[in-house]
Amino acid sequence: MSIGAPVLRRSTPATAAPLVTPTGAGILHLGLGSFHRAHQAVYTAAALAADGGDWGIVGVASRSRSIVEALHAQDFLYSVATIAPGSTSLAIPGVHTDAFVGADQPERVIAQIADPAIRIVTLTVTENGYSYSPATQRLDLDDATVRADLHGGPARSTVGQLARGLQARAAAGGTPIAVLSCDNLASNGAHTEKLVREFLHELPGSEGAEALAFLDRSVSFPSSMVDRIVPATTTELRSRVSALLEARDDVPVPAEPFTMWAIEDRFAGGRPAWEAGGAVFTDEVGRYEQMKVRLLNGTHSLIAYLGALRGVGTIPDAIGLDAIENAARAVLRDEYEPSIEVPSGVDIRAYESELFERWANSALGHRTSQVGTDGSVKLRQRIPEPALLALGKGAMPHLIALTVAGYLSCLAPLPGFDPGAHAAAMTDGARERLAGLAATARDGRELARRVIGELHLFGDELGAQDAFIARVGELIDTIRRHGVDAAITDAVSASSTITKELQS
Ligand code: CS2
Repeated sequence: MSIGAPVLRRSTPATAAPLVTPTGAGILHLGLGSFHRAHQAVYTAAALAADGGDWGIVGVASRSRSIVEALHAQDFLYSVATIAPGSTSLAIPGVHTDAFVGADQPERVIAQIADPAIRIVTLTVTENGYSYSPATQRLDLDDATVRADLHGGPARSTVGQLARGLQARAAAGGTPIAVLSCDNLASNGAHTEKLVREFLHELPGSEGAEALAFLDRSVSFPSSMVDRIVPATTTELRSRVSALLEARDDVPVPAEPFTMWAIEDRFAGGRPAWEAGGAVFTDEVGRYEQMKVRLLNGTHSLIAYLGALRGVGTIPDAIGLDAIENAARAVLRDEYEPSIEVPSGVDIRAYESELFERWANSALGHRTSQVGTDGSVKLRQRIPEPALLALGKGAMPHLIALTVAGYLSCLAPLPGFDPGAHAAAMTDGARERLAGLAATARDGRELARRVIGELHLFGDELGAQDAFIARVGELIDTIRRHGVDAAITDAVSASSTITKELQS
């Protein structure tokens, strides 16, 4: 599509379906990235189409000006391109009524949370956005932004914004509201509430008291499990979508056909009819979260790190390699599945075989470097509990140990080991610190001891598991000396031996 083509607007003739028109905004969303736009926005469009109402969304991008400028230029419209092997279909949610950059207008975030017209604040700020310490799971009081937020001035951390916004809302009359986390964190609602309360308790004197009483009375923090694979947008997708629309869409989002949302039905200020888009309201969100965060996300991390170490750029190419597929099947069957309680009505065999189909969707081109990014916070959610459960039963979780060994080999390579370009493209807040530890480590065992045992990157409890730490170290050394395939063979065969022993 040429640069001169008209920009996507509400008047664009070729929009895929009649657009919904919210009558007002009842939702403030923090984190205007691709995932939110391909997930919650699509469910909200279905809810508005079925039920109408003032559940439009004001989107807050934490820093990105380009997405906000593009949405303003496009009447807040963009396309979601559902990409299946051999077909692409477009939908335009059309549910956003405004968008702004939180870092540029921090006071506006607080004012919007306080506005009684807003009845739900939703969050997709990634595992990284909750300012908690991975070791303790508590609010990270060493974090400079959190410290500044506690001292006053417009809050800039998500937890600070929520706490300050709810404080302002309490002072302005305390209309009920729900805060809904849509990030891949275990018990994400309870976790968010705990961090907000910790922030309010840290305020000097009784400054947080009114807000804490408001939380007790009129604020709910439902948990939710979100699922849809959403790769990064590419220039190629922009041109393809623009050609299909005959209008320029600068911010389309690619997504897989599969989508799932399980939500706890506790909305203090009401909610849209998200079930119209297929959302499941259930008391078993905890089970859905565990199933998803371990089976999908945990295995995804394994595929990403092993794939990157094999020099492979995408998840479908990685899962297409027999060795990696074997490792993925083994971690699912032997280490993640025994750690979960399957939600009622879910056929776990069908769920798992669908996972393999989803990972193999080559048309999506999901990058190993994207899934491998931010492992320090993602793995904290994905691996410690299942690893501890296995260790508690006397079984070594070899494939979880391999996941960690793969992560450390990618992010903190020992001197002389080159993990390749895909590993180099992974970003991680802990990269520098880990690289420093690796630079002077004699071998994998020492690196694993420093990261897991001393830094407690995966929490205090796993930090005390010497046998696990030693196994991670051994596998790092195998990757370095004999390559990633040798480490996979070692871990998979050790795992099947244990499984047989446990069964006999
Ligand atoms: C992935 C997730 O990047 C990652 O770590 O595991 O983003 C995954 O694609 C989504 O959670 C799928 O719902």
